[in-house]
Amino acid sequence: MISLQNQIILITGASSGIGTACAKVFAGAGAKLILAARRWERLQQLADALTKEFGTDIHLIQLDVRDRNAVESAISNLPAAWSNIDILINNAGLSRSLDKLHEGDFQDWEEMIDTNIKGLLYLTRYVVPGMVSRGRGHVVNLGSIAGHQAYPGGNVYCGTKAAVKLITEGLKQDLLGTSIRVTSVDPGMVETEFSQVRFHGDTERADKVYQGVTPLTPDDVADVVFFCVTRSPHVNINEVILMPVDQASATQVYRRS
Ligand code: NDP
Ligand code: 8X3
Repeated sequence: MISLQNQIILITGASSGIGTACAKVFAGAGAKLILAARRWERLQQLADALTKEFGTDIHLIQLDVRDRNAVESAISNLPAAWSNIDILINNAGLSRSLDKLHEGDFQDWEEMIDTNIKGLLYLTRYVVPGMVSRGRGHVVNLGSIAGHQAYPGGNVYCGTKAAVKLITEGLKQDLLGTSIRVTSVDPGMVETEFSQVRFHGDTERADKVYQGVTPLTPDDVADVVFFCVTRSPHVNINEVILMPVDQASATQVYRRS
């Protein structure tokens, strides 16, 4: 197992759910964190809590990953002490609605495609060259069971996560011959703000997604990400699928009530 002490880890979507849980687990392991998201206050609160609990060194970036110029500027203007990123966690992402494809909302589609695919590509494009020139690095992409199996109404979201799966595989191939590692962590149902975002703030509908089920927690996913990034340097965990015991596939969920 390798140490994360003083490693610089950039996490997108650190203001909630899996991104926040990753920040906590890495802070506990002594890493230095670059935390990015749009909600600045959330980032500040998280940074305050982590600094207080672990004394973590943290650099915050208010960033919309859909904005290519903003991503370029954020990465190229990092202070010198923060510019040698060791690990990139491409976590920022979202789903919007469960509309049938032929009735879908164009804005929802664009938001998912621009965030889940293009945002991940922008971060990768601006961060990985530095890793290659330094001869070290690890990219972890948050995929999903939705990238392996479609489900009714999942259409475009599933398509974005299928893209993440193949982009991850492609990046692994393109980096063959370097020391850079590439991993996709693909969870099933995790209770976060994901469903609230999917249903545009309809909390009642969001809560129903997790009724009668024991879903994964963000910490469960962060544990797996931590495992992947702490293997010996010659080991690459290509892909991990994890889901709750109560879930057997994208469409098969056992509900106890
Ligand atoms: P949350 O909604 O709790 O968190 C999503 C994070 O993404 C937030 O921090 C949000 O920050 C950030 N984000 C969204 N859009 C943007 C943007 N344009 N620019 C920057 N940051 C953005 O959901 P999860 O923690 O569940 O989701 C994290 C990842 O895990 C996503 O990629 C999701 O697809 C994936 N996933 C989730 C599963 C689940 O069941 N929850 C299962 C499988 C995969 P802010 O709004 O502040 O910008
Ligand atoms: C999130 C899991 O099944 O809601 O990616 O698409 S699912």
